[in-house]
Amino acid sequence: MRPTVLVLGGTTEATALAQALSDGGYDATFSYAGRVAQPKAQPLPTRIGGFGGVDGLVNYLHEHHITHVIDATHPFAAQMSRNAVAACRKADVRLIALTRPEWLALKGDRWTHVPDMAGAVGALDRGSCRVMLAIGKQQLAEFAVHRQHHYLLRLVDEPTVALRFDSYEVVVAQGPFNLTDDLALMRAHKIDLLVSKNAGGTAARAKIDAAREMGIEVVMIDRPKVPKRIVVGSVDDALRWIR
Ligand code: 3Y8
Ligand code: NAP
Repeated sequence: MRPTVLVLGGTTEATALAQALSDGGYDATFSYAGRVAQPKAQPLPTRIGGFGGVDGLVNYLHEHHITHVIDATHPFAAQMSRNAVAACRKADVRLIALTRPEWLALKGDRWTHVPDMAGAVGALDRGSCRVMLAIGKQQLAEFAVHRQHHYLLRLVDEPTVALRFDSYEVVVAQGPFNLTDDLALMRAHKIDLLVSKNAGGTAARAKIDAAREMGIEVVMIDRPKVPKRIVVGSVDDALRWIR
């Protein structure tokens, strides 16, 4: 039976997978959560928005006769990954995750590992710094308790709600990012502390390499736990799995 594929997207790897599925003539649909105003257009039919929890996803899988789900979401999209494991088990649909290895500290890196966003907020309990927050908009508010810092906020869209920081500047940019631009940005803003998720992959790595070159500390947020599932690290492995 011809496979019918659902891709849970929102990362650089998901975009590469969509192109390969389209080139291969697969019957596949691409799914975004609808987090940003203009997500990247994909070469596959695309749906935008939540499914409505596990049961919503089970219904979607049945209604669209999905035979294979590829969870190519970001390592920090833990809720989506948990729901995909539960829904695919309930609907007896095959599931794999396409993800990328986490970044490892290299010589010269000054990383302070924290387990989660609350840990990152705790790590900012120190004298005033010029902090770059490259963690998106969803959890920014938690950092406003530390009013002593100046913040450089990199967001995909202009903030729609007032930000409760005393001293901050917003840069609106959609990755992938490169070292030259991130070095220039961080030097221009005299950044002396960076907060980052351990996203892995290439598209968000530039700020980490820039921090090493500048010799500044990085508060590195470790990945959330996600349930056990088959994981592949490349688009080719994902296509082999479908075949
Ligand atoms: C909506 C839609 C591509 C895909 C680009 C990747 C790389 C660039 C770097 C920094 C870090 C951050 C953030 C980031 C990166 C890629 C990839 C990645 C980080 C888009 C996209 C969607 C999202 C969601 C968005 C979050 C936010 C996180 C900004 C698309 C552009 C901080 C994570 O404003 C918001 O609500 C933004 C929400 C979730 C984190 C958060 O919690 O706020 N990504 N990002 C997806 C959907 O609707 O389903 O693909 O165009 C995708 C990408 N964002 O190659 O073109 O593969 O990781 N995205 C992080 O990783 O740290 C910015 O500034 O250095
Ligand atoms: P999340 O917290 O794990 O998911 C929360 C809810 O959003 C899910 O339960 C689901 O809603 C919906 N959702 C998430 N991803 C979806 C998708 N691809 N298609 C349809 N619905 C989706 O997710 P998140 O951290 O907000 O990330 C949202 C999207 O942004 C993901 O696609 C992810 O790949 C991308 N992204 C996230 C980050 C990050 O730092 N978190 C970074 C880069 C890209 P229902 O329960 O209603 O189904």
